Amino acid sequence: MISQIIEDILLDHEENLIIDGHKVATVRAENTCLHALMILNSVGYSSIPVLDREGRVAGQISTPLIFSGIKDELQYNWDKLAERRVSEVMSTNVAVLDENCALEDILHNLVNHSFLCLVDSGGFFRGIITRRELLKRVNYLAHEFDRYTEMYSN
Ligand code: 4BW
Repeated sequence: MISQIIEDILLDHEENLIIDGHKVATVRAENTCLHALMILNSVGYSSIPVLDREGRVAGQISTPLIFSGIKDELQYNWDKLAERRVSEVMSTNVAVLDENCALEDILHNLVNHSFLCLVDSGGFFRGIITRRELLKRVNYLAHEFDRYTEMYSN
């Protein structure tokens, strides 16, 4: 259980904690690995969410996963980049939470995942919460905690 003061400080910010889905770099499960590699290279993130045709979270993809997926026993088969689909090489180890989930779930999951995918009640992708956004707030909390406790005690 998280103390109410801590929860208020972490959540009460002008900036949205969730990065809206429209601003998140994603690829589709049916895209080729070549396409995913080009997206990853152009956005600069090490891993990004994979969505299915309906816009639900299917997994996550990274350059190492793509390279592992096109490797034969001893060498890389570069022709496979244009043949293999993202769905064949992606990882399904991605944290997916309801967009109205509790702060406690967000904190727990960000320990092991650098970003969390948020979905609506229909399971459709709405955006991500990143470790960076949450850590910015933890940093603020560490510096402003005394001021808040004074306010709460008055
Ligand atoms: O292009 C970048 N812009 C900015 N502003 N920060 C970046 C960029 N690339 C990396 N960073 C920084 C961030 O602090 O390096 C951290 C690790 O990036 P990552 O994991 O290994 O690519 C970033 O930390 P973060 O903001 O907490 O993001 C955590 C992870 O969430 C990223 C990436 O996998 C994913 N991510 C973040 N923003 C994204 C995104 N994926 C797709 N689209 C976005 N807009």
